[in-house]
Amino acid sequence: MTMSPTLEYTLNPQEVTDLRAALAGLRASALSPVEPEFYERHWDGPSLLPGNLRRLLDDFRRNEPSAACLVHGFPVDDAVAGPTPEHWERPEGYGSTIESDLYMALCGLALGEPFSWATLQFGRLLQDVFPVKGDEQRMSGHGSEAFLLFHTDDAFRPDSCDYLLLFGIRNEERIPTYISSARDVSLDDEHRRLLAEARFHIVPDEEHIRQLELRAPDDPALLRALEARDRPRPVPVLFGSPSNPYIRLDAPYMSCAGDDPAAERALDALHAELERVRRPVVLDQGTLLVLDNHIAAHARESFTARYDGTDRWLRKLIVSRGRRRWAGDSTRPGGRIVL
Ligand SMILES: O=C(O)CCC(=O)C(=O)O
Repeated sequence: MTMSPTLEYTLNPQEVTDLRAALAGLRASALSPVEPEFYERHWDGPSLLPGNLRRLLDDFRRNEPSAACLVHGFPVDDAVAGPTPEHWERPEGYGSTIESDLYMALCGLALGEPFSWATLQFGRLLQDVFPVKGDEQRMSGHGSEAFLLFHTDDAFRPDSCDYLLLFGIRNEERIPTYISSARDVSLDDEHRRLLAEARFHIVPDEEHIRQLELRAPDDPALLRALEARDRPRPVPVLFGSPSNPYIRLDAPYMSCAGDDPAAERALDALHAELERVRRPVVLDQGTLLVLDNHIAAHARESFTARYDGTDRWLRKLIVSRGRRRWAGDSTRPGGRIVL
């Protein structure tokens, strides 16, 4: 069976020069893409992106030719980025990543509507992925020693993102992300049928609960996440066309809805296939990875963090194809910070 391709593009030097010039005004503005208001004001910002890049993202969204899309060659000034922070709270602010945040925000707008969860990193639209001391064994973007198992982002939510953007600020040791496409897995008909039935529970990953439990225990977003943990509804893992399915899973946070050995075997077969078809992608400095969150499952290699300012550091943005998916469900009417 041939594996589906990954769309790939490298910006040429002229495109980089033009892009930097086109973004000068946005860079100087007081409105940061970390804030939801940025996307209301600059919804037409994708017109500033190079035409080739816009077409690539359009193709990726409209035609679904692959599970992932890689764009190389965005400029990152290591000195401006500064040391990898110790914690996502970042009391020093986000000025050091404004340039890459702008690239991500415009690419995100080209794909749909960027949003965030009220439960994570204070609902900031652009978030950090780097190792945090004490979190080494956690199944989250802040773990390191533990291999981060295959998942689609926020699979416990029916309104999970359509696209996940990850941007390499720093990755000196070239620690890979792994991508497995639902279109590449080979399963027998019985396993496919079982996986397409609502026989599985997926609960929130612990970050959705831990961050607010520590900082805002009365937040309504926390209560909602606790309900999703304590009263999960059974969901299918595969959906859409049986021959070309979409996927929803979170290996460390899922189980069968009851005692269901047949469904368990089907899930084991799927996990084995995800391992078999996985492909490593290294998010080098200046590389953007866009994942179709309903076609790609992703994982991350384990590594040893140094906590000396040189650790791997990614920025992350999630995008919905349209705001109707979460309209009325946000912290403010029409807002982008979803409860
Ligand atoms: O660090 C990575 O490569 C992946 C991070 C990840 O899985 C996530 O943020 O959901």
